[in-house]
Amino acid sequence: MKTIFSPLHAGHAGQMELISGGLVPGFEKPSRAEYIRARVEAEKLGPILPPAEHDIAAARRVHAADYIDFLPTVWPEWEKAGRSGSAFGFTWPTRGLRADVRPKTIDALLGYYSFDAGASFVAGTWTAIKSSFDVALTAAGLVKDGERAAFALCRPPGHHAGAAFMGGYCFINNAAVAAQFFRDRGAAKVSILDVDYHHGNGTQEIFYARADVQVLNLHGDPMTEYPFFLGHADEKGSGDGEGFNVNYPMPFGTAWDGWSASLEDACARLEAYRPDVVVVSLGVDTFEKDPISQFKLKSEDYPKIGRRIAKLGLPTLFVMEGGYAVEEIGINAVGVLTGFEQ
Ligand code: SP5
Ligand code: ZN
Repeated sequence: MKTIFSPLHAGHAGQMELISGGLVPGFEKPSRAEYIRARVEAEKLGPILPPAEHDIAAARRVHAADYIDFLPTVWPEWEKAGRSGSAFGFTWPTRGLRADVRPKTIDALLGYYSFDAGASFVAGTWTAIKSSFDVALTAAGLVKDGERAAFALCRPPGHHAGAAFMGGYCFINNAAVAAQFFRDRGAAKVSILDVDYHHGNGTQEIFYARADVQVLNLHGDPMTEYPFFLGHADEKGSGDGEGFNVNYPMPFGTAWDGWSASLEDACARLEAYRPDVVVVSLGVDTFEKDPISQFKLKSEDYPKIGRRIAKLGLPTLFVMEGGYAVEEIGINAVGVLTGFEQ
C-alpha cells in the first residue's frame, strides 16, 4: 500500500508537556514519524508519496470555523505577547465558568480552545498541523479512487481534537476529516475503528449524534486513564446517533487475549453496520513498553490486528495516531500494515 508522508511535521519540535509534576519535552516528538517512515522503507510496504495541498475548508466540515481560524494565529499572537517556549493554556472553562463568551487574549483563547495543556505550539506547529491534514486527505483520496488501502503517516495525531478544541497532542482530527471526506464524496456510511490506547474523545464528540459515521473505540478505562472524562461503555450515541458509538474500556495490564476479544466484538459490529469504507485510527501506544501507557501488547500482536482488519474486506484508510516507544513504533505500526497485506 502507498504511504503519504510530509517532512513538514518536523517543525513541530521542542514543545514541552506537563506530566507527573513537571514540564518535560513532549513525548509526541519528530523521531516518531521518522522511525515509522524508515520502517515503511525497510519493509518495502510500498511507495512513500508527498501530500497534495488541500483547502482547509475540509476541516471546517467537522470542526467549528472559529476554532480552525484560531489555530494559525496562535504562534504569531504568542510572539506578539513577547513569549517564547511552548504556547499552551493554563485556565479552562470548566463547570461553573462561562464557555459561552469568547475571550480576547492569547492565554485565555488557548484555554478556551483546549481541554488540557497537552497540545502546545512552537513556531512550526501550524505548518505541521496543516501538513498532517493534507496527508490524511491525500491518502483518503487514494482510497476514494479505488485503492484497497492507504497509510496516512500523520503527525501531529488527531483523535483527541473535538469540534472546537485541541488536546492530547492533537489539533485537527485527521481521522474525522477523512471520514467526512468519504461521506462528501459519496460514501453512505463510514466506520471509524480507533485502536489507540487512549479513548478518541474528539472523534466520539464529533460524530456522537450521527448515524452515518459509526465510531468504535478500544482504550484504557477512563476511570483510571487519560482522557478521564469520556470513553465509558454507557456512551452509545445520542438522537439519530444512538447505537452508533461503541466504547471498549479495558483495565491496566490488558494483553492480547483481552484486547483481541474487544477487537473481535468491534469488528462484528462493524460488519453488521456494513460501511462503505473503514478509517482506522492507528495508535500503537497499546505496546507493552510504551512509556505513558499500561497495556501489554507485544510486537508480534500488531500483524494480527492488521489481518483481522483485512478480513473485513473493505476499503481501508489507516491514519497514524499515538505510540511513544519510538524505537519500536515503526515495527509495530508497519506490523499492522504488513499484517493487513498478507
Ligand atoms: C494521541 C495520543 O496518544 N495522545 C495521548 C495524550 C496523553 N497525554 C497524557 C498522558 C498522561 C500519562 N500519564 C502517565 C505517566 C507515566 N509516567
Ligand atoms: Zn494514545
